[in-house]
This record gives sequence, structure tokens and C-alpha cells, in this order.
Amino acid sequence: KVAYGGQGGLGDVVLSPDFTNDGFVYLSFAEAGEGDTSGAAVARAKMVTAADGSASLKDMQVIWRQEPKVSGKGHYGHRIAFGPDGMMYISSGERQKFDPAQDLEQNLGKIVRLTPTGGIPSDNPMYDQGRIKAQIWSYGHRNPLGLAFDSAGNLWNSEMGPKGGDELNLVKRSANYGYPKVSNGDHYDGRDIPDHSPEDGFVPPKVFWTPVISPSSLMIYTGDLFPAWQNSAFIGALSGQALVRVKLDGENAEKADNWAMEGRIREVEQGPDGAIWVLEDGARGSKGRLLKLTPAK
Ligand SMILES: [Ca+2]
Ligand SMILES: [Ca+2]
Repeated sequence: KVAYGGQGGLGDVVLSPDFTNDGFVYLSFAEAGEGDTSGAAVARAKMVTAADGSASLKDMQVIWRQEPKVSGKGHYGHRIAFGPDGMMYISSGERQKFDPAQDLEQNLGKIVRLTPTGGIPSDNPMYDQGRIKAQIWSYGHRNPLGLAFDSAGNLWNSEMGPKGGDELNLVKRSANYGYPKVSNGDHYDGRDIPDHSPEDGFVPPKVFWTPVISPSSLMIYTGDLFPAWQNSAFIGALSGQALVRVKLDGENAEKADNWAMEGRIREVEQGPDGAIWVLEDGARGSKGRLLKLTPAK
């Protein structure tokens, strides 16, 4: 049952890397807890196609949860990406509670790394340090709504900063991305957060945005329809009402394009033919369209 409200609801939908053979579909969603609490969860189910072509999801099983479940209905994160190592990475937001992003006894404000069945890989950095710590791949994240691997196998995440300081990060094993101890933004109530600076012990973003664009999603392009954009990161912008392109070059990133759109952009994906699919947010006056972008004739 989905806990719908605020920023909570259905999150991501991702197919198993071996979907053709195993038929597994992965879904993330907000799940209610005791009292007025909730937390992100990831489930997987098997897609079964009947003789008449109709399909259904069978044997849905929750394989990961945010712990603890907390009050409020924001910053779930819960994007899913499979790596070239066959492992499942999940971005977990800090639920607007700040300090959990630095607390290794909670899995909020983290990127976690799990096996495709939700188990813990024995080569995780804190594998032998308890059930929650064992899940953690990186930490110090705020509201990470974008998670994607590039073709070289690097993991990137985009996340919403507070007042300023939206980030695109190159995600490394065991790295601490700083929130809420450092951020190129500041708290909404005006309190200062020190900016990222060299030798502060935190990994700075490769690219950041102030004023914010509110990155909703991240896709790294590998298609043939737009050859000049191969290995570019595409980010949907909510408050920015734009499709944003960032050029990636190995471990470096550089802002490239910011195309104004007609509404808040909720999601961006690449289709099998290399077209770019963009989903508008239905709220606040936009048309809620699904757009397919192809090169001009
Ligand atoms: Ca940061
Ligand atoms: Ca700051």
C-alpha cells in the first residue's frame, strides 16, 4: 500500500538487467509506518504475460526499506540503478531530518548497494559492521532524485540542495558528500551552512546550481540519435522548468545546455531507439505530458 501525500507516492520503476529472462520489475514507493510515520521502500515483482498479451505483476515482495521510518512527507529519494557489477544501488533521502545523512546507524541520506534480491554484497565497505552500516555505499546526501551509471561504469547522482547548492556528484565507495555539515546552499531559515571547500574532508559536487534548478531525475545518454550528446548527463529540472545537459568527461563534468520547457520536468529517460523521453509534472499549471524528443528533420 502506497503512502501518498506531500512528496510521497510512487517513486521509480526499473527493469532487472536480465529482464528478458527473469521478468523482474523493481518499484520504489513511500510506505506508511507506525503512527504518522513513513519511509521509502523498494519491492520487486515478476511480470507475467498471458496468452492474450495481457500482463500482470506477481509475487510482489518488499526487499529494502528506509530505517527508521519518520514523520513528514519529504525527501524520500528512492531512485534505483543497477551497476555493471550486477548490484542494485538505491538513493535514500534524509527525509528533511538533516543529521541522519551523517549517521551511519540509519540508512537515510545514503546511497545503498544491495544484491538484486536485497541482500548485502560481501564487498560493501562496512559489510561486517551491522545490518544498516553494511548497506551503505556513500553518505552525506540530502534529497538524491537522480542516480545513473555512465558507460565507463562511473556512478553519478543528482540531488536537491537546500536554499542553493543543487548538486551533481560522482559517487565513490565510502565517500561523504557533506550534508548537512557542508553545502553550497544554506538552510531555508537563513542559517548558514559552510560551503564545500578543499580539505574539509567532504567530497564536493562536480557541478552545482545556485539558484537551484531542483533536479528531479538523471539520465546519461548512450544513444545514436543524438551522437554529439553521447556521455552527456540529462537532468530534469522542476523549479527550473528545463531540461539540463551536463557534459561528462571521465570524472569531470561541465554545464552545457539549459533548454527552457513549458513546465516542471519530473523525469527524463532514453528510449531503445535513442529518443529522449521527458515527463512533465502534472501539477501547478503544466499539461502533464509525456514528450518524445528526436532530432529536427
Ligand atoms: Ca554535498
Ligand atoms: Ca553554504
